[in-house]
Amino acid sequence: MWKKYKKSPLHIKIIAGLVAGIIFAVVSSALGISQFTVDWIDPFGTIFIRALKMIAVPLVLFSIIKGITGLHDVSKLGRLGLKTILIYLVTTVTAVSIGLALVNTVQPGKLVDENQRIENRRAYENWVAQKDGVELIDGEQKVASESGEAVESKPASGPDLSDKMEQAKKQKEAGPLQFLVDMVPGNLFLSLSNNGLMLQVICFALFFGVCLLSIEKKYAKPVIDFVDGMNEVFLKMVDVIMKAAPFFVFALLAGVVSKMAGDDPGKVIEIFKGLGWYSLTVVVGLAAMVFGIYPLVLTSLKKKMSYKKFFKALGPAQMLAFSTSSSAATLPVTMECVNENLKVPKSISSFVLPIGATVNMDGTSLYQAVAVIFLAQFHMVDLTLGQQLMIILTATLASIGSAAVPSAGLIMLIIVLESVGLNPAWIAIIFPVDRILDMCRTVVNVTGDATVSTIIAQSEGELAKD
Ligand code: DAS
Repeated sequence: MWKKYKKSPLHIKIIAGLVAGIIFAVVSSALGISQFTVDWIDPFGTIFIRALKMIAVPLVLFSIIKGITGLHDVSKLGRLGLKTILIYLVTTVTAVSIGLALVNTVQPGKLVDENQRIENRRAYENWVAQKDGVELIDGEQKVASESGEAVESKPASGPDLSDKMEQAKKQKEAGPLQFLVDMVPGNLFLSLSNNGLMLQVICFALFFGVCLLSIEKKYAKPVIDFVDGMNEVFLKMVDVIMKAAPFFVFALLAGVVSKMAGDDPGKVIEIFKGLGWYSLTVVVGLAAMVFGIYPLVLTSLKKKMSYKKFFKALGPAQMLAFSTSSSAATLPVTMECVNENLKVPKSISSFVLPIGATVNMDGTSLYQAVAVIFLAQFHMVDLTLGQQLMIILTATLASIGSAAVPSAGLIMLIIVLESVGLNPAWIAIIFPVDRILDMCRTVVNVTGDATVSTIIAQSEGELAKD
């Protein structure tokens, strides 16, 4: 058994770690020692995510600079950049549209208890009235508050998500070009120290690389050699960390499931029972992307690539995305899988992937479309076609604005809900299953990035034969 395990490919070992982590959590929960798992096992999962994030930012910096110096003419950079953004937008809008089509077909929000929905509808009407400064008491309209301030109503019970509301509020209050301002690092060392500022590192690296290509060869060469060396060192660090990935993934999943279940394994089933149809709709949509659209595109691009080879090529990155719920933490492994298994040259993957990890989140945008319509259905609110088209726009923009870290998509969901006049506090309703769905949508985010980098390599005639 052990010999067989040792010989198996990395993604199989990671899956074994993942399954073992879930089993360990269920058993420790049944034995009433879930706190032991949270205190003594879960921290190793956190160490793993931190170690990968520690590498992700400098690896992005050096690989982008190396990628640019690998280009023979800088004008290619503009063409690649334009292609990258356009194709990312196409895949994101496709994902949102699949999400909308699915949720309007399955109608998961209408498959819950009718009395619950009627009660929810009344709560929604109250919230709308409060927003307009009046309060519905037994159907009577009364002034809700002297100041007429719209009062945010949130479900009486449920987790305190005020920090997420605050983050979304800041994001919303920023001006229309704030995203452009945010791309320019005011302090490079601050940008390097914060995964959420990956876009600033990318902009700096692009600017540095272009300038490096423009200076005299005698000054550029030592810098290029240094960058090449640093890139190799950080890739070696990824290899070393990944050797222990199965154990770290075991710790991650054991921690996630233990925190959900506590000392009652049945709680996980309870959580999903209430949100079963919703979770199923999200997972079916995400599966359509990962098992349908992306492999179809890739197998048509790389004639010899079978479905099996597709998942073998991206398996380690997908399993890591599932375990860490973070595209940023997974990025170093995504880059290795795309370079070594999909044969995409580093001159392309080195900046298509970091840009993708930051702005291309197909899974997140699909999830937001499903979540908003589900919550509207759950509150007996019918959205017009115009509002649904608004969801396509704001879900696409929200996924661009989402940071590549766990639960980022939930924060952006607040903005999408508000864009169609719905109560942002409703995120508390779907919060209990968000962590598990986040794992699934991060797999789609990472797979989408890898697929797009392959499409671009193919369009540049640089996709090596298998
Ligand atoms: N977990 C995010 C990511 O890293 C996606 C999300 O929160 O939706 O891709």
